[in-house]
Formats: sequence, structure tokens, C-alpha cells
Amino acid sequence: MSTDVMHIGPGNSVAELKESILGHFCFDVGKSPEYATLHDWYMAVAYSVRERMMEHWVSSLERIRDKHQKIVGYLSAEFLMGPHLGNAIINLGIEQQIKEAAEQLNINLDEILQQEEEPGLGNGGLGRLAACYLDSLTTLKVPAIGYGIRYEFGIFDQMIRDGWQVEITDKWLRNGNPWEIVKPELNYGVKLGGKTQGYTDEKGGYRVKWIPEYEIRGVAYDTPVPGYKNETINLLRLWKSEATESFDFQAFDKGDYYGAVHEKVFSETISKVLYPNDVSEAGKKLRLSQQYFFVSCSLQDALRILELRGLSLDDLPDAVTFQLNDTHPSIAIAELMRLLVDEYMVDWDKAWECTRKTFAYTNHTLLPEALEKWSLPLFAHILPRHLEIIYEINSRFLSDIRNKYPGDDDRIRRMSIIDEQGSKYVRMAHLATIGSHAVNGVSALHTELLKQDVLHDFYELQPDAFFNVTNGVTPRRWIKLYNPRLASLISDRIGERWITHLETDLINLQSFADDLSFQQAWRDVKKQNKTDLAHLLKQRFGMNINPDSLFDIQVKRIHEYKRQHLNALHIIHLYNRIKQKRTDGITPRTFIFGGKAAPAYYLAKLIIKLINAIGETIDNDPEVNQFIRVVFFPDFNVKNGAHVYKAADLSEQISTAGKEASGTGNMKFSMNGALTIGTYDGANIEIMECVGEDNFFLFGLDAAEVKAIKQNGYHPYDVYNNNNDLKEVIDLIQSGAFSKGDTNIFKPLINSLLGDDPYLVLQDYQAYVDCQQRVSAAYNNEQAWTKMSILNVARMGKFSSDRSIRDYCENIWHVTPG
Ligand code: 26V
Repeated sequence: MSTDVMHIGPGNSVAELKESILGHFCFDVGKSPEYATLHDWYMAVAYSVRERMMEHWVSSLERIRDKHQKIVGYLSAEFLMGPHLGNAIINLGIEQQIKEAAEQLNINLDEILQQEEEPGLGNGGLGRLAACYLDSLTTLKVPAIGYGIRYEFGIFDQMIRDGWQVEITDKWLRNGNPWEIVKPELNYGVKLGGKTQGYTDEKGGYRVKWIPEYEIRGVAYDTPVPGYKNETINLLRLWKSEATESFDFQAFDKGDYYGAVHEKVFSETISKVLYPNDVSEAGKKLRLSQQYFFVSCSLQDALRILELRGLSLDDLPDAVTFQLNDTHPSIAIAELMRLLVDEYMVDWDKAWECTRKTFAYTNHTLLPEALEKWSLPLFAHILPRHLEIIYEINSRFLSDIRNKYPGDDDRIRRMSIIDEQGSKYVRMAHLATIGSHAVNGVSALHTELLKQDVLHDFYELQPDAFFNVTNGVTPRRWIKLYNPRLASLISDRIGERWITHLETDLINLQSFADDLSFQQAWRDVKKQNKTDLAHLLKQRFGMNINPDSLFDIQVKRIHEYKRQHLNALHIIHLYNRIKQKRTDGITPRTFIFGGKAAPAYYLAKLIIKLINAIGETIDNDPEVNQFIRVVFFPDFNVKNGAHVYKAADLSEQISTAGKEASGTGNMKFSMNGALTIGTYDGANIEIMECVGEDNFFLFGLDAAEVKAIKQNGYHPYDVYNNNNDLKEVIDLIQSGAFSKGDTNIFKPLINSLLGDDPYLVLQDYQAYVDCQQRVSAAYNNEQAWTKMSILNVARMGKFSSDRSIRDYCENIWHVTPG
């Protein structure tokens, strides 16, 4: 069957591609080429490329129906896929032909690619990780479905006005989305609210049914995920919420047309907007509804597929494994129990065994404020039956704990799913841990801290359930697609296999680290990438930066724990030295920042303002800007990341030790030839172990030292008073030097640094400044720097997401890659 389908597939020759693009132009865009906009051409090219995935899609669906293959269901509230077209062209292996076809059609492929609006269905690292993992799952031929939400509005677009962040709604669907295929027939009802009712079944057993207040419907939107040159497609299946037909009937019955329309609007609200990582309480109800909505649709879909494969509920744990991407989908544990116990009448113990075998949980943060918990009244209001089930899970679990640790009431309190200190909450990380057969952290350090700290009691109970899977990123998008010059230079020397065998092959670059002509070629690539970025910033924002200066880059979400303000303090230190004419040892640098702040996170927004204020002050001061420049690249996202990572000399990974679970930007920079200045945190540690201490700029406290300082009392005011240089830096901000004399504006930031700052910024200040001095000196030795850069890339093989996925397959999913 599948081979028959292959025969009808479209060809990939230049002529065939050209014809196909013109065909789509005519039949799908519906215009004559003479009136075409660039976006029209983008649509035509996108349809042509998508068409080339469809034949493999159909044969890949066959694999999903193969009952002997275990399927991975990757449950994630976020998928930050980035633009599809460029990636699909690379993975289908048709970049040369498409380029030529475009040339012959007199259209510029780069301009076409720029047309694509990025689907920003994620906040940052967690959502992007899900996207890298789908790429690797497919490249490794593991049958997988990414399940999530088709948000109508993704992460907001960021503009900078007068140095402040302004949020703009992300209307990513406004021009249509050629990559998704709606499957109206794949739709499921999702209940919300209401109450529960006990009853006796025909065998005299006590049963419970859920009488919901309302029901909405989830409709599947499928996006093909192509593997790298392997004719394999996996599925990203996102759910859009709609009203059920019954509302229409209600309106008909009661004559309440407007009431029915109102209900319809409410139903559609569920998948309307992605929530930013916000500290605020707003939107809690909707967010919990979103989580349940996509989880419920996904589980119903998985059970439908199970039936399609001719399997029974007993087969579930061997047929599918659900990975919980953080706690956001962890309500799935209670939902599967509800389906099994209430709807399929499976007995509790059997249902629980099946559930635990089916789920695994990845934790992505240790920050207490980021650990999800839902207030009990809210939970009861939206998911009354699930709350009962959670109580039952909890009561059985705690009775086991009581048996094991008699009299240890404190342990019971600590491990309970319900937090009962003060107002009551449902702790989702506890539910996820108890309901999964495997729990993993995302870097070696993070997993250790999980075991020692946040999930310590659970680790003690079941040490064998804990695993580490260090994150990785896909070299297809992050090197081959976004750094084509470097990719061809590497391939020239070591062949092309590194693209799918990063761990074994990239290391072969090492032997060229001392080769002077190779070093020169390496520098040329970096210089061209920097020049490209300089042009782009000039063209889009009128910024002036010098490609001959050291590009020192920090791009990531803006958060105090990531410490963009520590970076800013170092810049002010240099500023101060330049103003005092102590310019000895200052290497010309361009500091580039990018990242979004959660809209309600005031201090993060103030940090953006400070960076822009410093940038503007320096722009207007020729004495300073002959040495340094500071720019803030607005609206940092995957698409803009394409120009940034490849242009970096230095990557800033300076989080407070113990706070950054892994980081993945650190990997993207290093595999594109940047050296890292970083703390002993997250995956930085493993990166340093791989590239070698001599090729990494390590500074600052480690996680144990951070903990010790906090225990003994942190006194930043003493640090400030005892360090004259630091004092001058802080006083400069305070004096209004960067705010046209305004001495109030940055007060909240200064107060946080000098107050009870949990991120110990001032404590690490001197170590950071000293380390930056070593960076400057190292950069001045061109050959030594280039060698370090080559060695960084050569030794980054471990950080391919292919390796991460193999780890999941082997240790957690027990799946063999195809
Ligand atoms: C959530 C929140 C919510 C409320 C306030 C502050 C806050 C701060 C952070 C978060 C993020 C939680 C989960 C997350 O995105 N973790 C990231 O996951 C990446 C992929 O594993 C990892 O590389 C990052 O280090 C980690 O921060």
C-alpha cells in the first residue's frame, strides 16, 4: 500500500518544483502572477513543499496503525515550532532545487522565507524543547504525536517604545496557515464544571458519574513534522475549542439565540490565547480549563487510536507512552483514571497500575513560584470529579506512606498532593510524580537538585523512578538551517553525516583546530554572520554596530534569575572606566540583548528599560561608543534567533547557580562557535565538561555556595560598601546618568539588588567582571580564540536532541528507534 502511494508522489526536480509552485499559485492562491505579493508566493511555495510531505504522511499514518509499535504521545501546553518552510525544505533535502526553481521564477527565496509568520505557541525554552524533540523523534523514526493547543494568539509580539516593552497581540493566523490540515471529523466533547453523583451499577457496585455544567468540543488541527531526509512524518495535533452543536439546539428550543451565541463565544475562548509565564493570578480559571481541554481531547484520541489498532485497554501501556512536558498536562493522570474507572468500569487498582505505566513526567523548574498549584475551590469548580479522584489517589498513597514511615506526620504533610498549610492547593508536581513510572530532570545538576530538594521524599520512596535526561537541540534547524556557512564549512571537512550523527561525527573537527587555513575560514564565516546581523539591525532599527567588535550576546526570557542586570552592571563598569579614561585592556564590544518579559513582571520590564537607557546614553557619547555599544533586539523569537546565535562570539549564561534547570540557548550558541561565559548551573556544567575548562569562561558561586550564603544571611549592602568599583556602578544608575537625571526610575531595581535579592547579583559581581576581563584578553589572541571556538563546536555532539530522545527511548519509554 505505502509503496503504491509513493508512485503518485510529486517529483523533486527543479522543473517539477517550478511547475508545482505555479500550479498552486493558480489553483490555491487564485491570482495571476503579475498581481502577486511576496506573501502570495510564500503560500504557493509552502503548498508545494507541503505536498511533498503528504505522501510520506500517509505511509507514516500506516505506521501509527501498526499495533506492534509503541507510540509516544508528547503532551505539552507549548510547541514553539518556529517557521516551517525553511525547516521543511532542509529536512526534505530539496534546498538546491527550490533555490533554482525560485530563481527561474524570478522570486527571491530569502524574501519568501521571511514572509512566514512564526507560530509562537510557547513562552521559551520549554516550548522550543518540545519542537526540537518532535524533529528528533521523527528523524529517529519513532512514531510520535505531539499533542497541544492551537492557540489563536501565541506569545505576544514585543515592541520597544521609549525603552519600555510594549506587548502587541500575535495574530499569527491572520494570513492563513498553509501547514495545518483541519480534521473536522476528529473532534471530542470535553466536559467542564457541574457536580458529581453517586449511583449503584447493575452489579450492585458504587459508581460515580459527572454531571457537567457545560460541554465544549475540541477539533484536531494537524501539522506534519518531517524527519531529516528519511521519508518519515510525525504529527503535531493541536486542539481548537468550539461550541458543541447542542448549543444551537438549545437556542432553537428556548428561543434564546443570543444566549446560545454567548455560550459559543465562551467555548471558543478556551483555546484563544497562550498565557505568558506570569506571576499574576489573572486567568487562572481559563488556564486550568485549557490544560484539561487539551489533555481530555488527547486521551480520547489515543483511546480511539488504540481501538483502531485492534487493541484493548489492557494493552494501553505497551501501545502508548505519554510524556508530560512539565506539570501543565498532569491532569491527564486523573483524567485517565476517570475514563478507566467511571466510563470503562475498570477496577481502581488495575486502572492505577495502567495509568502509572503509561505516564512519565519531566520537571523543568525548581523555582517555587513556578511550581504549579491550583486553589482547591477553583479546582472543585472546574473539575469536581477529578478532585474526588485526586483525593482517592492521595488517600491511598498517603496510607502507603503511613505504613512505611509510621508516625512521620511531617512527611505525610510534605508529600500530600494537597497542600494544607493555610489555603488549600492541589500540588500538580506531586500528582505528576505519584502518577508516573518515571520522573526526570533536564540536566545532571537539575536532576540532582530535584532528588535532594524539591522531590526528595519521593526520591527516597522510589529512587529507581528518577532519571536524568539532559536537554538537547536539533542540529538541523540550529546549525544547518540557521548557519549555512558554518554547516558547509564543517561538511567540507568531515562530510555530512554530522547532521544526524552529531555525537559521533562532530568530534572529527578537532583535528582541524590548529590548521591555520581552516581557522581563517572559520573566522571568515563568523565575520560574515556578524556583518549580516549588523546589516539587519541597521536596516530594521537604524542601529549602528561594528562587526569587528566582540559580539557579546544574551538572548532569553527576561527574568531576575537569568540576571540580565548582572550583564548590565558589567557594561556600566566599562562605561565608568572609559569615562575615567582607564581604557587599558578594554576590547571593543557590542552587547546584544533580546528577550520578552512577562507582561505583569514589573522588575523584568524595568531591566529592559535599563538596558535600553544604557544603550541610548552610550549612542550619544562618542567617547564611549568608540569602545562599546549596547543594543536590544526587539521581539526575540525563533525567527529572529536565526540571525543571532550564528553571529555570537560570546554567549552569556549567567543565571544564579541552581536556578536554570538546563538552558538550551547555551547549546545553540556553543554549537555555532560562541564561547560561553557562565555560572556553574544547569547544562552549562555539562557543556564545560565536554568542551573543556580551558575553552569555557566559568565564574561565580556554585549551587552549594548559593545555598550556604542564603542560610548564613546574605548582606548585599556590605558587598556594595566593600567594593568601590561596584559602588560607583550602582551610584551611577542611582544618579540618573542613564535616565536624563531621573533618580527615581531605577530605584526598584537598586532596592532589589541591595535588599533581600534571592539571585545574589552583587555577590557574583566581582567574579563576573574579572572573568569578563579574561574574556577580553583571550579575544585579543585571534588564533587562540579561534581554536577554542572550533573545539567548542567539535565537542558539542552530546547536546543534539537526537541524543536526548535516544535517552528517553532507552530509559523511560522503552521504545526502539526505527
Ligand atoms: C515559569 C514561571 C511561572 C511563574 C513565574 C515565574 C516563572 C519562571 C519560570 C517558569 C518556567 C517554568 C518551566 C520552564 O519553562 N522551564 C525551562 O525549561 C527549559 C527546557 O527544559 C529549560 O532549558 C530551562 O532552563 C527552564 O527554565
